[in-house]
Amino acid sequence: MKDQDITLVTAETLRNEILRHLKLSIGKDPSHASLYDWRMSLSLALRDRVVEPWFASTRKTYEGKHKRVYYLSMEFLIGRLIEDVTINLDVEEIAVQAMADLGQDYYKVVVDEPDAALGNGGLGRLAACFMDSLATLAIPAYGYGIRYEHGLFEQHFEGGQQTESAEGWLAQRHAWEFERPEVTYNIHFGGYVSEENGKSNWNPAETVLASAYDTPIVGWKGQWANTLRLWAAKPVKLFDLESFNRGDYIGANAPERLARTISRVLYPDDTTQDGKELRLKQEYFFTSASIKDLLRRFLAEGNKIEDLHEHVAIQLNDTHPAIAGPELVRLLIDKHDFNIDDAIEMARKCLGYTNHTLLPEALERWPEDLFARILPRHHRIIQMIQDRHLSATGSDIRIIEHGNVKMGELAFIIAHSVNGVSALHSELVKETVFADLHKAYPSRILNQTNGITPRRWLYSCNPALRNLITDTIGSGWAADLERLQNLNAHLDDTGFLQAYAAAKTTNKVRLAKWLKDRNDVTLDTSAMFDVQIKRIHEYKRQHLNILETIALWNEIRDNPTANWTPRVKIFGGKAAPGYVLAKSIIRLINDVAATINNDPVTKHLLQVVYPENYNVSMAEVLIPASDLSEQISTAGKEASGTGNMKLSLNGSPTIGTLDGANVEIRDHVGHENFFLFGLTAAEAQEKRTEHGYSRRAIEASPRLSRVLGQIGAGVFSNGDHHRYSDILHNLYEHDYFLVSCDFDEYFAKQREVDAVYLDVNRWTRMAAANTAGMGWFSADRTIRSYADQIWDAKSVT
Ligand code: Z15
Repeated sequence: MKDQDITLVTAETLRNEILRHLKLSIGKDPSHASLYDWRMSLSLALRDRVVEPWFASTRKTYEGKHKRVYYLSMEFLIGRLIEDVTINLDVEEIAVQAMADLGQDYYKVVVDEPDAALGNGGLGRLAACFMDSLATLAIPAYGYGIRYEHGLFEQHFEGGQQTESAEGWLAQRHAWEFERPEVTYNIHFGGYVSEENGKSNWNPAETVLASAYDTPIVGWKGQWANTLRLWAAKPVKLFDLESFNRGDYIGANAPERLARTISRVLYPDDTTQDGKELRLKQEYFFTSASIKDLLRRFLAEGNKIEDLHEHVAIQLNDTHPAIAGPELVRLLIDKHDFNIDDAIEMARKCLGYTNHTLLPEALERWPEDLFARILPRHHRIIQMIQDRHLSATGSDIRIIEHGNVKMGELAFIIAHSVNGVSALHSELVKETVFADLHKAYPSRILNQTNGITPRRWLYSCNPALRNLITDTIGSGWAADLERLQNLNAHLDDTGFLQAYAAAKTTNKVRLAKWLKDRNDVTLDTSAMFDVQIKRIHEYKRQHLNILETIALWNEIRDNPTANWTPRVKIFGGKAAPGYVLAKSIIRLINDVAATINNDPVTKHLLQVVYPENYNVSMAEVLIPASDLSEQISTAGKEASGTGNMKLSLNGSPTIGTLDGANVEIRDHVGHENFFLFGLTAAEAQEKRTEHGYSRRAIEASPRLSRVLGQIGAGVFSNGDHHRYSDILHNLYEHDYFLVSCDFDEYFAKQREVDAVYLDVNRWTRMAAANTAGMGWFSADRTIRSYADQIWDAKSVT
């Protein structure tokens, strides 16, 4: 690929473009412009520079009749875009200069942008990383999702307890999107199915409009741009004038209210599904609009419907868009005269399904009566898909069972490919949730280990390390991350290690300043920054981490003059608003922080910080500053993890279990550069069959017994003995996640970490070896693999 002229821009031209937008798009004079005005103007000027490559990409795809990938996802957790676009267009210095010439601080403008938080966690962020890599690899692709008015809630702590408030990113104009009022589809719900001359007719009861908003996603060096198309729900009829004329002013607004509810808010549950009608409507809403849209594009290009699979690959990001199968079958039958068997076969050739979890509470099931009421025609089509599956395979696995429609089984059966997201997870998919379907379709399950975009998660968020890497191995690694292996030749070079450590210190100082400004906390930047950032969930075991923190505190107090390694324990993450035990864990962390941070005996050696409202942009500050990455989930429960990859790539060795992608990270960075502890997935499963295992483990561990005793005695809750009885009860009586069983080994491994950290050279070498070994985890590698093995899609050169 050769660089296009379009990215050639000077500070002067960019400055003039910003000024032009300030005047003509925002309607402001420079002397009266606010920070917001400057941010809008800069964003619009940058967006202009994406439009040419975007058009050129569309044109090439059309002219070359290239296959397109459609990535259907309920969530796209993209975060901020100014820095992302600037870096991808390679104009950061120019942008800094242009803003400076206008008397503005570019970085102040960058952090004024609200995060586009249209996702909960890993699944949504993965979709965003994939969009980045698809554009970088010049694979024609569309992301399809929902334009939620409110993204993930904002988290606050009140007295250490999580409270939530609505997020409002669209209260301000979203500079990056193009509204497409002409691109709309009618989406139907409810009603009944009638039969006429052997044809089924869906007579829906309700209709809403899906209206498109496009955001261009530009790849590395501006060589290609794809589209993220998000659907907003609007009323078919804006206003009920009849009601209004009757004097019913509230009734007049009813159509509007009903429709807009659908794209109003992102469901805040990570890996639990609550079976609510609105959620099912959201899923069908965006899936149906997307399928109709891709069919329209396909037919508009003069293609024959029989060739659909040659031009279209649809990937289902979890089961949330699994209704795409029956919807495509329905449209092929009703609008294109397919018979049911051909329609199913065609749908299968187009569809792939990615599984992201084995947790039973996350597997989507809809009560059949609810499902049949909202989607009566799809209900019947699913029965037909099921009948054909049963008779073709002799399997007895049903999609509809015990009054539930099981979306995992539907997705599995209607797709030609099913993939897990790490090697271990994909094996467990074969052995557990889909064991029987795997027997019926033995070549269907593949593995595609997750990846992360190195542009956002190293190049952009960690300039100190970025510059050192480029100085050491040359440029070009950001789009060819395996080149980081060339750092291995420098791991015994003292000058390199010193520079590596200096880059880490720069990032720790940056974080310390950020926390000082934000929360007025002071950090000792020579202490080890020990980081656990992710959604709060029992399986991720933040409670294991805080229990170990208390045990360490005890031991420092017992022996304050020993050679302790100073640590700052940093937590970040939100709990689903309805997840009571996760909220209890948050409160415990905050209570422990309040106690420990005020202990004059230990405060210079141990500190706990938990900044509220963890999100993508907070991750961009925390990750480069981390020394130690906590990846301590119960083995067999974390499908992959991607934060584990970001931290290791940024020179933060892992303390972790053999779970998800940890297994592969350890193999890539070297076993000697990874702090392994804990039961394996098989041992964990075995342990659960031993009666009374948790109480026995607690009784066998004086250290853990002491900690749990302190919590029960109210040491961290002003003498309140009951504040944490839910956590304690859970640990003593069930402990499904095996905190008690892994505790002692975790504590011991942490002391090993302490010892290595005191040896600065050894630690830095380990950190640098992590960076050097992580190239394989680029999402570019992941996307190439999906393109080859699942989509049969090619890069356009
Ligand atoms: C989610 O973020 C993940 C799985 C889910 O089933 C849902 Cl609903 C949300 C996460 C996994 O927990 C994590 O291990 C994985 O890395 C991520 O998806 C991306 O695959």
